[in-house]
Amino acid sequence: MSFYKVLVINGPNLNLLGTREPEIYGSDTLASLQEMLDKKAKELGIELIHFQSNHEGDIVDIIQKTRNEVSFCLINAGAYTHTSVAIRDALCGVDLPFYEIHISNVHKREEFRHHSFLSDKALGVIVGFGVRGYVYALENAYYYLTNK
Ligand code: CA2
Repeated sequence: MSFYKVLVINGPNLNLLGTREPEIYGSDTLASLQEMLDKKAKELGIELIHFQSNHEGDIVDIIQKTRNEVSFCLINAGAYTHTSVAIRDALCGVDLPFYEIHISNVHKREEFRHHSFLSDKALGVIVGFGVRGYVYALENAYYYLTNK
């Protein structure tokens, strides 16, 4: 039985995972990442809603639409991390606790990737641990939800 629902959002271009730039993003695909998370979620008794979009407004919409059913969000907003006040406002507007995730270590990369519109509102930020960062984030979301 699932006690908690967690929304997992992957932003623009993350549908390309595993097809290009393996030296930066590894060789897992989005489907294998989602499978890995589903397996961990099952162990924890969590239900996941997976959502990937290349469109900013669609990401705002899913945050609003699921506001009454999810308890937590894991978000890799991709490039929107560095540009989107709208996604920040949506997460804050529905008062959804979230972890921000990045597969690569954004601080080792171009300067424009060093700023995030989400980090100061996130409960935690995980960068540079590859796709395993999502699994770590899910375990910690469970810890947060069961200890708050
Ligand atoms: O490191 C991350 O997870 C990022 O959020 C990924 C974004 C990037 O804009 C952020 O600065 C950091 C880009 C996602 C692109 O993903 C691809 C994966 C494979 C092949 C091509 C793109």
